[in-house]
This record gives sequence, C-alpha cells and structure tokens, in this order.
Amino acid sequence: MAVAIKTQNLAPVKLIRNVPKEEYYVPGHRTCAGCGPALQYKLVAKAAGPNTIFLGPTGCMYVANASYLCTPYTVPWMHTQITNGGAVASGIEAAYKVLLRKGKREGEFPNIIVMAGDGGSVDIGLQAMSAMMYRGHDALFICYDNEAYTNTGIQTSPTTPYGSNTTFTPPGPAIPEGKTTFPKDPPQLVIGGHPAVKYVATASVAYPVDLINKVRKALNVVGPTFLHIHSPCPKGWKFDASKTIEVARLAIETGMWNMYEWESGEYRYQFRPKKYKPVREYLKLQGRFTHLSDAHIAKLQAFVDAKVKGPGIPVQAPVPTPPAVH
Ligand SMILES: Cc1ncc(C[n+]2csc(CCOP(=O)(O)OP(=O)(O)O)c2C)c(N)n1
Ligand code: SF4
Repeated sequence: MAVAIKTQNLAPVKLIRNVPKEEYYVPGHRTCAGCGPALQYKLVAKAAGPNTIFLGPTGCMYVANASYLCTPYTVPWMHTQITNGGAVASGIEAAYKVLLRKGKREGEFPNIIVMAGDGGSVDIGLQAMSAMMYRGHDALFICYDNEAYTNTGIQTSPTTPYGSNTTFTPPGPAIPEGKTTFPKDPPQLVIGGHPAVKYVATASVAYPVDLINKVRKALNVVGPTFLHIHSPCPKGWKFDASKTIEVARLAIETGMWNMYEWESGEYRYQFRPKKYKPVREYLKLQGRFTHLSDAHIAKLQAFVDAKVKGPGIPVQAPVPTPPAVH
C-alpha cells in the first residue's frame, strides 16, 4: 500500500503581485531571446520553491540552459536521457520514499519534477513517462510544448501542428502543406490510460498566475500528475522574439490551445473565449505557416472548430491516408 509521506501544501497565488519574488531558475543561460520554455521554467521553479529536484531530459531546457558546465537551477537538477525522464523520476521518488521510511534521511519528501520537451514527453520519452504514471510515482511530469524537436534544429514532433514547416516537413511541390498529420493530444493520452493519475492540466506562459497555481496544485497531489504547458519558440516558429506572449495568447483566443484542468474525471476550463478568433490570426504571426494555402487553413480551422466544441475535448483528427504500397 502506498504510504502518503508528502506533508507540504503549496498555497495558491491570487494575483500577480502575490507571486513569490524568489527565483530558483536564475539569469544566465544560452536560451534564445524571448524563449517560451525558459519563461515556463522560471515560473515552474518559482511555483515549486526550494524543496524541489528537477530532471532534465535532453532538449533545449537541458542543453541551452546548461551549456557549458554551468546551470541556472539553484535547486538540485539532474540530466536524464531524452528517452527516460519518467524512469529517472521514478527511481528518485522510490529512493526518497525508502530513505525516509527507513530513517536514513531527514526532512520533507521533495517535489520531483520532470521538465521534458514534447519529444521527451510524448514521442521518444513516452514509454518511460507512461510507466511512471502507471506505477503511480509521486512526481510531476511537465511537457513544455514548443511543438518541435527544437534543440536539434527544429524537426517535427507529434505535437507539431498540421501545416508546420520544419526541417523534416519542408513544404514543396509534392507536399505543399509541409506537415500532413494532426497532433497527438498529450493530456488525453495520460488521462485515458493511467488510473493512478488524479490531476492533469494544460497551461500557458501567457497566463503565469494560472500556470503557477496549476504547478502547485499538481505538486500537492500525492501521486503522479501531468502538465502540458504551451511554450512558444520564436526560433522554431519564426516569429519576433518580442511576441512570445502575444503568440501564446492568440493560441488560446483562436482555440489552437485549450486551457483546462482535469481532476478526478471532471473538466474545468480557463480563459475560454466567448467567441474564438479565426486561426488565421494566429498563423499569420509565424513564419512556420506562411506557405499555407486557404484550403490548408480551412482544414486546420475545421480541426480547431471540432476540438473546441468537445465537452471533454477528445476530437477525431483527420487521419492521413497511408501511402500506397507497391
Ligand atoms: C536517444 C537520443 N536520440 C536523439 C537525441 C538527439 N536529441 C538531442 S535534443 C533532441 C530534441 C529534443 O526535443 P524535445 O524533447 O521536443 O525538446 P526541445 O529540444 O524541443 O526543447 C534530440 C532529438 C538524443 N539526445 N538522444
Ligand atoms: S530554440 Fe526555442 S526552445 Fe530552444 S532555446 Fe531557442 S526559443 Fe527556446
């Protein structure tokens, strides 16, 4: 039987002025100007506080932060392979539980947070993430979603939107829309397949207080939790470094990103616009979509229209026709 040894209760924050001043992700890292994932890290670290261990699967939030031989984390942090963030978190959680139970270590059970890119969460890292969720480890798995494998030079991942130009999905005469497939849905993957998970939420760097509160709520839960955080990448999405928040906000205003919490089977939505803006407004700010025709945009709009209608979100994405076998 699982022993509940978590004692802390991180309080919610009401307003931006109540956000703690302390930083646990400090200045000095080689992330791009305007990097959404870096801002996301800073907010998560602020929310979690000093009693925290971060695991960093390979990706921008490892390489760009920790190059070379120094890091911006003021709490313990450990590199993991891109494949195994969930497994390393599981090991650390199990070790702490045993050490505390046997009296070989004093103090509180720590917040254990995996900070994984979309590749490290729901593609190459999916198996270990899913196993952590399934076994019920007391750890928070965060997918900071910049919608590509960015550290390796912007290649498509399962969360890259339909129609994106990446170096693996370049638009051309044969495939004019670039990426032809619609994205995986990370929160739905976790919710759908892991009975031990009681809290899953989506968040965005555009709403920092909401993001902080979701991190705290997740950390207060005893058991595995998952956050999917929209973190625009100016380099990969080709927009001006000053527009990260504008892009993040437009994603929500157009329905490209949906903000919700799922708690023991119940959905609650945040910042749901009364009337959604056309997705075109979001696309036109970003160079990764400039090649799209009206027909492609209409296809994406139809996908978003179906998605925002769903009460519990899951939506049937158009499935591409498999290539003919000769
Ligand atoms: C097993 C393995 N395969 C491939 C790589 C190369 N690699 C390094 S970073 C990276 C991209 C990671 O993408 P993501 O997890 O989305 O994080 P991001 O870089 O976008 O922050 C890849 C593929 C690796 N380090 N290990
Ligand atoms: S490539 Fe994107 S995610 Fe990586 S450091 Fe630059 S802005 Fe951040």
